[in-house]
Amino acid sequence: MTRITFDLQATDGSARTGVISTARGEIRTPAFMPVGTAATVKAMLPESVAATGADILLGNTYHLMLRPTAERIDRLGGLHRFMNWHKPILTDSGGFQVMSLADLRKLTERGVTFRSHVDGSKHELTPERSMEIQRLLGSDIVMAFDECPALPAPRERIEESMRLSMRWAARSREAFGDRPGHALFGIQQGGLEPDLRAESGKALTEIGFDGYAIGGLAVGEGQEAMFACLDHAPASLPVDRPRYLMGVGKPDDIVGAVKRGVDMMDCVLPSRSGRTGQAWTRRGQVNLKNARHADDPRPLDAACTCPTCRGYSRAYLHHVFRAGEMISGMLLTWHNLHYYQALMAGMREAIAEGRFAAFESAFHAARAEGDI
Ligand code: PRF
Ligand code: ZN
Repeated sequence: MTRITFDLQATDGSARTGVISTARGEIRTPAFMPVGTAATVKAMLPESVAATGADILLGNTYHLMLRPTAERIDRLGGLHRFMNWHKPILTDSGGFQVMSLADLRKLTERGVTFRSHVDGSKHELTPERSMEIQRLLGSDIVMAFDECPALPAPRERIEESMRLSMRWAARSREAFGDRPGHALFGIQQGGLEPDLRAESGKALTEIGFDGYAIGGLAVGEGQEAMFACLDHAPASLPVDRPRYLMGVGKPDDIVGAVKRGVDMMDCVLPSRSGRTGQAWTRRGQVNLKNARHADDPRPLDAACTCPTCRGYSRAYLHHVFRAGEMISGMLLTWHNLHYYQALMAGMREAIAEGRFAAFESAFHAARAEGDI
């Protein structure tokens, strides 16, 4: 089986566009990965997710190890077959989700023990166990096992945590071994401290990974601080490998991250907010709950080519949301994922044509106009 490769095709300032090739298909970058935490992108059939333009999904070690368990998914032929998604899947390694979701967490050099948020059962995750779970799932892009404090945090806490994550990164690399056709990404930590980010980037580069994530951001620091960090954090990562900013973000976060050299991102926002009546359009956020939509025959965005905007009025979207109908979450999630993918496609094209700055100005101008 072939190695996963990254072909960097064009750059425009710090922004980059390229293609990651895997055994399960190509990932066009900058790429947005919809989140399929529990082996489903909520409210969407996998073929619908693909129709929005997604090349890759994100899955979660933490959720799947608890339910239905990695061993069961393995017996059923792996995560791709289990959920009927046959393009690439990247899985997060679990540490970050344990720290934000699990009960009674205990962190040691070895790993983390915790109780399940589902049924209270006791579990342990270590770098070795995380690599095993991601192998059982059949993940195409495996993430190293890491840990990160919420910000703000004292520098000593960030420093200790980053160094622990780097020791875990070396153990992840060792436990992952050599698996042709599967990639292992390291995760940079170090909070907002330039020297700690550089130390982390250097440690990861010395271990050697197929790609490099920027972790520990979008954890409470705000957009300005995140962008300031992204102005320096990628500099210590190899230029010829994909860079993945974890858990980001809103459309303007994404544009700012791509501008600073990020190639991949994931976020629950388009899918989660779709289920709460929120839509994202080129003119900003729209709340379909609002009574102003009740008699509005116009689509969410007349310029959008998604099935929601081609077939349904704002009045209908308002009605089905208010009535608690399941189609509400389906239609808004589809539109939101379509909008996110169209945004990525627009950036890829702009970078390839050397007009990212103009793209960025137009993006902000449309949002400044506000909703119709
Ligand atoms: N590490 C891991 N997953 C993550 C993060 C991280 O730092 C973040 C931070 N935004 C989101 N998801 N493993
Ligand atoms: Zn639409």
